[in-house]
Amino acid sequence: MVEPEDPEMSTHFHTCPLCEATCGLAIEVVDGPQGLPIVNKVRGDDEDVFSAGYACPKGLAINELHADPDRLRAPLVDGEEVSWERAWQVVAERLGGHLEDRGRDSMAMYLGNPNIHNLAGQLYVPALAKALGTRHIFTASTVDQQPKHVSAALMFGEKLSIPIPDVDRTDFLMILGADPMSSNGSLMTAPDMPGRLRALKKRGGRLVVVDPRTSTTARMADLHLPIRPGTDALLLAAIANVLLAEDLATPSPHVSGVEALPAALSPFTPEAVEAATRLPAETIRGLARDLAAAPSAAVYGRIGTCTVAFGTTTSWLVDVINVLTGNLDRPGGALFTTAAAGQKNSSAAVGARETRFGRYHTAVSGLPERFSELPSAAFAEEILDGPIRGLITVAGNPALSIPDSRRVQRALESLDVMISVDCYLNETTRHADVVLPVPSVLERPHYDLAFMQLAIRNVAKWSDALFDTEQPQEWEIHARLAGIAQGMGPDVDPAAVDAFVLSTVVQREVTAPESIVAGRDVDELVAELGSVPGPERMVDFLIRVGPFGDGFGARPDGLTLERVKAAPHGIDLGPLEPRLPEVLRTVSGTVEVAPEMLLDDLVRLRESMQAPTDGLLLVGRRHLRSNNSWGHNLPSLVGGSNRSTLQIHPDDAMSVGVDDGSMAVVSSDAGSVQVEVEVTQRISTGTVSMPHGWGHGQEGTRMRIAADHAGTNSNVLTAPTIDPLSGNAVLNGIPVTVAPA
Ligand SMILES: Nc1nc2c(c(=O)[nH]1)N[C@H]1C(S)=C(S)[C@@H](COP(=O)(O)OP(=O)(O)OC[C@H]3O[C@@H](n4cnc5c(=O)[nH]c(N)nc54)[C@H](O)[C@@H]3O)O[C@H]1N2
Ligand SMILES: Nc1nc2c(c(=O)[nH]1)N[C@H]1C(S)=C(S)[C@@H](COP(=O)(O)OP(=O)(O)OC[C@H]3O[C@@H](n4cnc5c(=O)[nH]c(N)nc54)[C@H](O)[C@@H]3O)O[C@H]1N2
Ligand code: SF4
Ligand SMILES: [Mo]
Repeated sequence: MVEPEDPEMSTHFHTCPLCEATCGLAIEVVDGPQGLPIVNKVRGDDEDVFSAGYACPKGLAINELHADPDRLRAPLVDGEEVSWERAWQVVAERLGGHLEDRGRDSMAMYLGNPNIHNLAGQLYVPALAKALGTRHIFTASTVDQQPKHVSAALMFGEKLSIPIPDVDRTDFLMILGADPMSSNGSLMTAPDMPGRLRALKKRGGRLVVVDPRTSTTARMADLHLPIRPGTDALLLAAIANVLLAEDLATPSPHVSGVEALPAALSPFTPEAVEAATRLPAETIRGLARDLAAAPSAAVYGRIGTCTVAFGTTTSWLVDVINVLTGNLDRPGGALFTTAAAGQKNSSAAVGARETRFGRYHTAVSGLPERFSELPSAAFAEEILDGPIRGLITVAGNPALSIPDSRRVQRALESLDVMISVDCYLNETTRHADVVLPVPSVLERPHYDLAFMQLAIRNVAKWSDALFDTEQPQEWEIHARLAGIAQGMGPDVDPAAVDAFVLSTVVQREVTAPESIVAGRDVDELVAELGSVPGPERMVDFLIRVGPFGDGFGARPDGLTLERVKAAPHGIDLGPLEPRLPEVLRTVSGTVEVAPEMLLDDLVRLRESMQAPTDGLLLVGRRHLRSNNSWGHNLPSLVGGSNRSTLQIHPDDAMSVGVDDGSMAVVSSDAGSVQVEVEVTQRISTGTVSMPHGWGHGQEGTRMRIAADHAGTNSNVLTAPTIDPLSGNAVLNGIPVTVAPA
């Protein structure tokens, strides 16, 4: 807080945790009734070292979220508000009883996206999962970016070693299957993507966007390629093919396996992929030559390249092109971030290792584990036809967010016990025996442990909680749940669990030979961190042993949390620097550009060129004023015209007989829905689009604004099909038919 001239007003600086962009917000606070502070105004923080005043409508609505009368403030047991004491008793009885009767592997966890935006999720949910002791861990990663983790682990030895496009310095940015003008970027933390893309164009840089829709980002592009959904792997393979065949490749250093690529990619000429991608061979060839000729270039792919049948292969080929054009790890290309805290690829405690998959499998379809989780596409069948009888959800809404919603609904209804940690009574949590509410985003401190590892600059930024709360902090809820799962009963002390988690983290670090605190005494370091339990001292530890940290005295000028806190607008640690080979954790010590698992998949990719190309394919989209399934209860975000529409090209609308504004029936193998039609030129023929996260107003929910803007749930149409390499759900390129309702 800073003390302003008006004694009744102060400004609090808080990083917005709602998307990956990490914008700084300046929140004006005044004295309200009974002298309690209330928010007067929210704006972008002009002095934020990273966002420099930018904020989108969601961030500006952060106080609406805090003040939302529907946001849960008391625990619910069987839908009724109860005291915390009562809630913990019921959790101990039902969860404890269930574990005793049915065993640990009858339980599952579903962990949703906000866990990544939240210190409790980052630091305490792993301990909860461990305490529960089940292998049935499902997360939003397998409806999102799991393919990128698999390709990164195979190429660089660590799933979070993801090359980040150097947006601010590149001469040439090629974006596939992402709309950062709407989403503000993902696996690319870059506040104010609109401003950064405008700056790219202003300095004469080139923007190429590959998207079957003329998205807001595509509208800005110098070249927009309206690709047929699901075929980006073919486009990228053809670009790589041209680079190799025309001798344009200038591979980055520290790379192995390049010699395997020419033969492997030889079938994928621009001419061969033309029919499947619906992109002219000459355009593809020209693009490859331009990428090779650009002084610097970065290729970047997101949702539309991950949530498809070739998600992993596409994610890999993105980085193959970054390697072949010499742009991996060089300024203006795609580089690895150096985060101040918690990054595995800059930790001495993490050495070279082989990536192993499939240590265990789902019971029903035999799908392999990846990074200790199972595909969310298998969630419903593992409950309905498999061993799962109990569930804990944390910050997740699988009822709307994962494929085959009708089946997910039946699965949730059939459980013996369900506990949810969430802030709303929504489509998922309405099925829970107990809902444990969490403090609001303004009632907790914040540090972006995950997204600072994926940022286009190295930045460190801490936000204190703005408001006090009587409710337990989310980390305390996880700690207590963990204790109960370990049989310690309803009165277990969260601080004891916290002390255990902290000492484990410290222990691991001091035993790593190359750590800056190698060989130091655990108790002594813990004592230096202070006695207040919670995520704060854990973040302090991670900063201090991190690449910019003070190493507990070893680097006296280095960072501590105290120093980070003293800079409420953040600390800019500079642009991304080349990190090869130090960043690598592969056994070979090189970038493995031709992993066997990916070369093998080229057979399947080749076969896909023969698939029929007629019919309509459904894709998703995002809107600036939406946030997956849970931004719809805030009045300022749902105003205006209906956004849950089916976008369709005028020619397709004519041929299936639907009009703008009318209702249509959309059907797929998984189900059918009714949805309002939006006829628009901004989508190519053969493609239709619906956003996900809608379908509110269900019985037993308590989100009154969302119920008035219910929309249509697009995941009724998605079947539980997966990208076999990562287990990620296929959510884009779904064959559908459209007819008048
Ligand atoms: N068809 C289709 N489906 C998709 C996608 C798509 O593009 N198309 N996108 C996918 C992607 S990328 C993602 S990430 C997933 C998201 O899928 P999920 O993570 O399952 O769902 P969200 O809508 O993000 O719901 C977040 C839940 O967390 C709660 N919540 C919010 N903040 C907090 C908090 O601080 N603590 C706790 N405990 N709870 C909180 C909300 O009330 C809500 O219940 O959806 C996926 N589904
Ligand atoms: N406003 C807002 N911001 C968000 C979110 C939100 O819900 N709302 N969600 C957050 C989350 S969890 C995530 S993961 C990120 C996602 O961030 P982005 O990946 O930028 O997500 P989208 O905006 O959905 O953009 C995906 C684009 O892919 C296109 N597409 C679909 N299929 C294909 C295909 O087969 N090939 C190609 N080339 N393109 C295709 C779609 O038309 C769409 O324009 O956004 C985050 N930011
Ligand atoms: S772009 Fe919007 S939602 Fe994302 S961090 Fe910035 S203000 Fe928050
Ligand atoms: Mo996501």
